[in-house]
Amino acid sequence: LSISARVLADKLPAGFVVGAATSSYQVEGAVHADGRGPSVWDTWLRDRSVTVDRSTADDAVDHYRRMPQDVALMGELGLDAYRFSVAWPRIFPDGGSRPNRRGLDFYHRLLDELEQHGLAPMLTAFHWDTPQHLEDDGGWMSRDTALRFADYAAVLGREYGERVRWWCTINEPATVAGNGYGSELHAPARNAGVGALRAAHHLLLGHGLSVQALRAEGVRGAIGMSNVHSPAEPANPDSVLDRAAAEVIETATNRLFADPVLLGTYPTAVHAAARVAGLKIRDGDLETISQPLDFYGLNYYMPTLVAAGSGDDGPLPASLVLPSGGDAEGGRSPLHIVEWPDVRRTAYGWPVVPDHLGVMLARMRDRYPDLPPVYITEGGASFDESPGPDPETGVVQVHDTRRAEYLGDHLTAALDAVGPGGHAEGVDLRGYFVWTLMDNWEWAAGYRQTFGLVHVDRATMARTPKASYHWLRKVLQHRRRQETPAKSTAAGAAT
Ligand code: PNW
Repeated sequence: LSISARVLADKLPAGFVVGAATSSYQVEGAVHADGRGPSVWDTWLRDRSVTVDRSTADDAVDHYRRMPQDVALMGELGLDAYRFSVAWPRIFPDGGSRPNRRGLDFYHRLLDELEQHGLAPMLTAFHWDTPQHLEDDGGWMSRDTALRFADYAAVLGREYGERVRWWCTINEPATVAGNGYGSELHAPARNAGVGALRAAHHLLLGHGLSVQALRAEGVRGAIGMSNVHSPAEPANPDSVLDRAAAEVIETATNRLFADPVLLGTYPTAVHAAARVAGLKIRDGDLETISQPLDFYGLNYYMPTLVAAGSGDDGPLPASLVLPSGGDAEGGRSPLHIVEWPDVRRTAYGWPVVPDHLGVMLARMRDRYPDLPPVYITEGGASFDESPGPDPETGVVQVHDTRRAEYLGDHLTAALDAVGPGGHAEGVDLRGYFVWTLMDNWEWAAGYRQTFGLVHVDRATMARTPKASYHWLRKVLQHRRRQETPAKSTAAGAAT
């Protein structure tokens, strides 16, 4: 490993939160249990050909039933926190206005378990599983969904307001708008092209309204949201056109979603695109969207390298909803994504570039003068891997050294960047959540892309901690010893 557990433990500032993240639809399964209604994903997956392995998430990894065991695994690992999402269709299964008690109770049981294991909860209200009944009324293309989302958030606030340490309203509006409404990569596969900007605006509005709703409920915890940021870089920094192309991507992905939240403005190009999309941005909307936040959640996986001209590297990522990309005349785009040279890749083919996490943090600090405290609410990697016996012990394990390295390198890059003399000094970075606790259902990639610290055998649903889990456990153990010197002497004497 490029960094030892001890060295990394030394780097972790006091109070820095290390956690793991999941989302309801990717882990829970039990899609009919306790009165849950269908989400847009359940509907879309009835046509099984949409996922690469033709899977559905009907069982996912059976977290709904195995939740106590999964929480115990996190306790064993020594994590500080757990980021999970509430399945909206468990709380509002149909068009009715009364929440489903049995759905609400599941998350109370989860919060009980977390409390028992000393894990602080971060609750995400929406991680992509829109109730089907809302989609039938227009889904996120409709402004009304933002209001319904705020009503739902108010119910969560009333119910769990005393118990949740951090509230994350929405996870990655960019992905929902781009993949779900701008293309057919994700449910509900509306493929509205630039029309997806309507969904983007309503998601952001839903965020702002839900912040107001949570505050009105007087919830105790900190309130924020999570945006995915993939910093765009020009393939050739000396080329004016490549630099312009990178700007376009930076604007269409990161700024489109961060500017309204953190500055209360859209990038100027968005206003023209809104007219094309038939979106009316009402007076006061941007004020609502830019409610002051207690923290900002960043999901960082990789940077994006961009070049002008139509390349042979395949289509643009569908998350580009501005008229820049799309299918220009002749089906060719005036810019394209280029492979990041000379780096390792994950099983998805994503480039592993830890330093760009620091670059991104510096960019955030420079663009957003009022940037609140930051948590990396997701970071991680999928690799092709399978369990095998350890050559020395014979114990069956997944030797995911690459994942431990990915996490160690990214944590190091982030902490060095925000530390004294670092290039992102001044960013108040408070924590990092590993995506993800255990192998799970990775959306359109089905069960083929595994990001977990814990391996899940889908035939038996058995959980086996991977080498990365044991490595992270060691990091957290070292940290604990440093924080409690008296205890460490006692432990040292005992062993
Ligand atoms: C996230 N990018 O999506 C999601 O929040 C998770 O549900 C998902 O399982 C995880 O990443 C892994 O795919 C992403 O543009 C969306 O870099 C966009 C990007 C990365 C991840």
